Amino acid sequence: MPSNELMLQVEAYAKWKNDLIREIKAYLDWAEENDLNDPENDLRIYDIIEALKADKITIAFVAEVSRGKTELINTLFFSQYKRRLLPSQAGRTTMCPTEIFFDESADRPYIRLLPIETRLQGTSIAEFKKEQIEWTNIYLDPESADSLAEAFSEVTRSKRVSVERARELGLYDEQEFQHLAAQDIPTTHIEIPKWRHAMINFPHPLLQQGLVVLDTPGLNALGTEPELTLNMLPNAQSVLFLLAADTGVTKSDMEMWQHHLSSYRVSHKKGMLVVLNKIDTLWDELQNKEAINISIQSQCKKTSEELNIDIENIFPISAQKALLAKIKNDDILLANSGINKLEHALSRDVIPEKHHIISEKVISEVSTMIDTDKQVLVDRINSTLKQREELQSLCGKNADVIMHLLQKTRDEQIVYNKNLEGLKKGRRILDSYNYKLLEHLDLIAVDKLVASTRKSMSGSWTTTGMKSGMKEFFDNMAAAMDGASNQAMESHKLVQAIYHKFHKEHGFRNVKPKLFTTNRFQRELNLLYREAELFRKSPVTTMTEQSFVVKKFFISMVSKARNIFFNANQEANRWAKEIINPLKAQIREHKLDIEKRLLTLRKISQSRDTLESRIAELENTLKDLEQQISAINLMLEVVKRPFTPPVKDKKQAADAS
Ligand SMILES: Nc1nc2c(ncn2[C@@H]2O[C@H](COP(=O)(O)OP(=O)(O)O)[C@@H](O)[C@H]2O)c(=O)[nH]1
Ligand SMILES: [Mg+2]
Repeated sequence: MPSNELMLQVEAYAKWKNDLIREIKAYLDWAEENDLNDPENDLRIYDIIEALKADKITIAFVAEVSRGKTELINTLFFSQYKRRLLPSQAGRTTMCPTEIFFDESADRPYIRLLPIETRLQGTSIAEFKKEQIEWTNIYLDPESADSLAEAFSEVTRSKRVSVERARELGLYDEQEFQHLAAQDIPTTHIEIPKWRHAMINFPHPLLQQGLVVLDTPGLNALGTEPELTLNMLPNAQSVLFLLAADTGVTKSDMEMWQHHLSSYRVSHKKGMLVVLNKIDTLWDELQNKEAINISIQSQCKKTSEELNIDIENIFPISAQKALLAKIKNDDILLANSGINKLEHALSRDVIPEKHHIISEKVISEVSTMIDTDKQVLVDRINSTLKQREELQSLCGKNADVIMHLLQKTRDEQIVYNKNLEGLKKGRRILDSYNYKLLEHLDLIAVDKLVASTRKSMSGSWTTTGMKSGMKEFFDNMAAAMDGASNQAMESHKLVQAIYHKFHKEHGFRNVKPKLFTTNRFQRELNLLYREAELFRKSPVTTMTEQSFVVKKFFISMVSKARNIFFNANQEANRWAKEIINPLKAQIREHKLDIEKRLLTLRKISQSRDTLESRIAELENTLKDLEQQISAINLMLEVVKRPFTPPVKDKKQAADAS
């Protein structure tokens, strides 16, 4: 088993994530034990735990055919099989996008294949994944490398179909056959991929820790399957773009870089690595090492100029020699293959990026919940201290003083109850505001918009018509987001006023209520629009039959735009439900607090003996509360604990530098 750097990182990350899940569960139990839980929060935490468990790290390999993607995947992940596990050879290239991952819910390893004919249906691959009916299932025997290789070769299968059928499937590229037509050679049949998508469930340690490898077949597949560019690639934590040293940057490499990867580069600051593969083709027996290095460097420099990126982001390697070196345990060949540097860069980029996302989303949400509980405890301590002070001041005082305090507390209760009535009114208004907010983010309305745009776009046959249709769609989406954003501001002002009133009149903690903004969703929609424009302009798209492109484009675009909307809707919903929770918690505490104080004062007014014992009780309560605070502080510390990458051993450090 190779214990390379990426492996150590992925393992450490999985451990960190499991610890986090355990701690979140512990918090849930603790909150219940200490009477601090709330059903709304509990549900949310169950969701978070499920999402964390299902969370994956995806590394995608993108390039024109035959640049060595599959060979590199074999080298990076499957070298322990001491052979080329995934088929990678001239003339047998991967024909369909292939996801390699570990499926915890399955009882056996499998390869699932989606027939190419499903392109005719209006269903996205993501939707197909939810059901098994359309997929062809082949079980795998991970013990037998031969049978594995045999099963994996399914992804290279193609089939011969008539030109009409290929055209129907949107897989016939007129230009490709133009030269034949020009020579009066009629094309009647062509080869197309047999499968549209493959899912391989494989019990590999890295995959078991949550890594997903996405192998893609080349420019044609990217052009004809928009879901790849629009959905699958943007969700990957890292994309490796491969070029080959023996071909240099070709026209179609450039086309991929500009049309299919440019928005990934905009939206992902890290994670995009360019690999210059097949440097062994520059290893000339007659030249010395230095001369070879110079020629590799000069090709890297040329590539960096052509792609307009830093030369540091280009990794010259030989995937083939690296695989060979790993199989034969040849350290010198391995060092020459350049693979170590690439592995180092991958682990440097992939895991921290993932950790960053989890911190932003999960950790901030959970720690806010824990913090809210902590504040309740602090409030309890303060009110206990106040009560103790109050009772201590009564020691040795006459009955009048006690009666006076009793009356004062009763008055306080009356004012408080009146304010609670007022709060009910405020909350009704807030509910109506939030209702309006959610109306702006209504999914049914979005679906209607989708349907009408689809209709107008498929009716238009000009590029300008398509362009304006698309623009209108996005403008409408942006307008809905704007409406939601304005309404959220109104709600927020009201919430602030409510919080402020309780702060001013009853000494409640000065809480800054959370603000709901649509910024993130608007940003995502803008990026999607950008991607859509790039896709629409790409040569492959303009080549394919218009109505087909419209249809394909919509399936991917719509599911993604709708998804952004759905997320905005969910977040707004959650915000509306939770925004008043911290106040509700304080109200409950305050109400109990007044009641307790009244009860104590009544008892004391009847018998002075209770005073001492009540003070002693308060002392005990204080001790308990302090213990709870230290428990909660510890929980906060563990939940917020950053992921620390494992220290690599000296040898790896030396190899990588
Ligand atoms: N010389 C050389 N050939 C390679 C290297 N990597 C891959 N190849 C060959 O290039 C061809 C295509 O590789 P493959 O992995 O199938 O490419 P893909 O289409 O990008 O997945 C195969 O014949 C590989 O053996 C390399 O580093 N050096
Ligand atoms: Mg391949």
